[in-house]
Amino acid sequence: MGNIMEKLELTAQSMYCKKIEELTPAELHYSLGKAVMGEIAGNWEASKIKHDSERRAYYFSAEFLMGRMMYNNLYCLGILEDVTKLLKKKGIDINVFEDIDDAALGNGGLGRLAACFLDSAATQEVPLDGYGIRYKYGLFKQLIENGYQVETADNWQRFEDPWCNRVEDEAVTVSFKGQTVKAVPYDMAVIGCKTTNINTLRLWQAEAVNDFDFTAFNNTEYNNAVQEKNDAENITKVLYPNDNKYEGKVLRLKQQYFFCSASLQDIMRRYKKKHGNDFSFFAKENTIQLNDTHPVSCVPELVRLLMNEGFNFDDAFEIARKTFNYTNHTVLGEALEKWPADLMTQVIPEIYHIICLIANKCQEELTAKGVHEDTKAKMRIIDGNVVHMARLATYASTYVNGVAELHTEILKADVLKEWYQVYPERFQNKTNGITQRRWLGLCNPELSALITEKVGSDAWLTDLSVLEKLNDCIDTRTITKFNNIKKKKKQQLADYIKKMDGYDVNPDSIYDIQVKRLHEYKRQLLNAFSIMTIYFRLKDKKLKNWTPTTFIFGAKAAPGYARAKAIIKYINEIAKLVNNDPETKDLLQVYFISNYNVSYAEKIVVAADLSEQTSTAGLEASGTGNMKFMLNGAPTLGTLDGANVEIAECAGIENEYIFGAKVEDIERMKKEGYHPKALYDANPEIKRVVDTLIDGTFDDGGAQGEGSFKELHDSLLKDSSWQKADNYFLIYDLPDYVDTKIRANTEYANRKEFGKKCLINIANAGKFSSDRTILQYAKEIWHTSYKK
Ligand code: RUG
Repeated sequence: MGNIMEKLELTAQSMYCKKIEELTPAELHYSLGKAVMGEIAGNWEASKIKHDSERRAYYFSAEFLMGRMMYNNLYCLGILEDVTKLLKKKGIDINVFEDIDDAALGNGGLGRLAACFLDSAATQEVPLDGYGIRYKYGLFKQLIENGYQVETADNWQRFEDPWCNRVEDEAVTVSFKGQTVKAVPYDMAVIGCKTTNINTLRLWQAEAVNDFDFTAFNNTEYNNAVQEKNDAENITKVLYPNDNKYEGKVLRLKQQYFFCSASLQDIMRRYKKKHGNDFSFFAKENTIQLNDTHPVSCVPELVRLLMNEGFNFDDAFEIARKTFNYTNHTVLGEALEKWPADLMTQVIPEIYHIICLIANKCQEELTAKGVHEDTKAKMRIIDGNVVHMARLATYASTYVNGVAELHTEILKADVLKEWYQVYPERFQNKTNGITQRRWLGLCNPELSALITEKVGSDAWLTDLSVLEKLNDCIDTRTITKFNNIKKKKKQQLADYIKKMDGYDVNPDSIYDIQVKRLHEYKRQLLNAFSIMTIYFRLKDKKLKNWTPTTFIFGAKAAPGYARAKAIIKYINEIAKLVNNDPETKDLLQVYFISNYNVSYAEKIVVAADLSEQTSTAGLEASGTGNMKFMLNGAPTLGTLDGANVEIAECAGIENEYIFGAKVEDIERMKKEGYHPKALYDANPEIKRVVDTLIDGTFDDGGAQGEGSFKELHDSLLKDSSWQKADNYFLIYDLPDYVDTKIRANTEYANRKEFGKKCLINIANAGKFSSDRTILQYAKEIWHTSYKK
């Protein structure tokens, strides 16, 4: 420890010629980060050597949503408290690091899951390294202006990044048709908790092989002089801001192939150092997890690299197949990647050629297995001009997994049905999880202390199943303590919201919270409708004994997703109405916080009384926000979808607020016919609420958003050429949702009984640790070592 302060002092002196107390927050952040990196250097090196000597796993992901690293790293090293005290002695508040932006190299659940997995693997001593992309600009920063989302660039690197080391001498080149670029690795240490093990996240940055063309410059062709540099750097310039949406752009395909090729070359280089040209151990020593289909071009790339080493196609493919595993994260058609073959030919022709070989091999194999022609047609990896990446991933993997029990069942019964019939032994479930270090230990020290006191130790930090013991201590005193902690966290959130967004949130109200990406299937609009229903009932004096409630929303919409943006505007219009209505403003408040991100989430999940998880049953693969809320004691107000199902199973359905159609109901309605217009016509309350979109109650803003509310209204009531009316079943679910919300509100008033529900949720959240998930991957898919 003393060491860290000495190192900090030295860095401050040598980098900035300043004393510690004179550093700006950004300088302090960099210096302390570098001091920590110096401190762990020995352990990091030792871990690398150990991992080099054994079978190891790699997590290939286009997104790693790491969030703020400083607090987490100090916490995992067990020195957060001491550093806080030492800085305080110098007159520095450790909260200064809140001014440093998150590293937002991901969109939402998928990228955050990758970050939790790295944390868990490091802690559980699983030799797992991440490979991804070092975007110059991460997910955009969101401003809310006049109720609309406005996007601005996230220049996270402007603070300098102490956590990554540039490893110039391990740069490789990646070739596209007509372009070769340099891939430069940046290594981030992933620090385990209560262990000396440190894993690595290697992120690739694209750069020009030749930065500057002197001949062009001398000929006064200034743009041409830097053309190559710009073209190369563009590849890793920005994260595509889509969640659950495939975007078939050349640059995206380049990003994917860029990091896949660089990472595989890296793995091959390490392998060859050990074994020379004998590749017979390759699949025995290396296993690669594909995080969704985004990295699937590494299947043909590995085949290509092995063929360059002298293998024939069939043998190369066998090695690839033994090496890869694929995790599916979605059943939504618009998110399943389907690349146009001609685009692939244009950008990565050699890779496309190998995909053709794989596609043919697949069809031959299916024929040999006696698969019916109709089924074979449904399993074509290349169908006309379309390359189906999920099919390629499924065919070329040893194991395929979904991310919650329900989701895996849907994959087997529907999305990948034919594949499950032919290759049942490949399919597994791995229910997602979250790291309790960040999502309890770090963000809720008060609740952590209570848990430690009750279960007798802090063993839960690395084994969350220990929480079970809490089930035996849920008495009046513990409930009161819990309620007091929640109250404190609500006050802290109110202060934070005031600082970040300027709103005055009433900490004595119920906090009913929905934070996640904005998507129609997640149904923030349903939540908005429920609020309007309650608002009208309060105005009409039809709702008695309503406990004042603050509805908090946080969500980013993909910039090109017009409906999602209209929903944000609609929620903000509701906020304007209800927050200013003298008849309701003490009973009902609505706030849409801006720029919801990992750091905001750390303040939010700890303060929630109710966790809104309202997706249409069958469409949310898992969800992980639901787990963060549960762990911090907020019952779920949600549908039986994704991991909500397992949450309800673990805590008991009576301790959640479950509503709405189940998967079977949705299936039935889809088959037998669903008529939202009839439900709307028959129910004046629904009609009144839904019509606020068009009856002048709200303004969708003229020039910018003209017609966007009308378009939402139409989407609920009219079939269009490409989508059925109310495709996400909002109108069907609204009445049950409102009833359930009101029941939760009523039950909240019994502070003891409600507190008991919260504690039961915490006590039964053990399953949702990403430590459990990662150990299952290690034991059942990767077959690597782990902490015994
Ligand atoms: O939408 C899913 C979430 O349900 C899930 O919890 C998360 C992690 O598994 O992944 C999300 N997801 C899926 N994000 N993008 C996709 C499709 O590419």
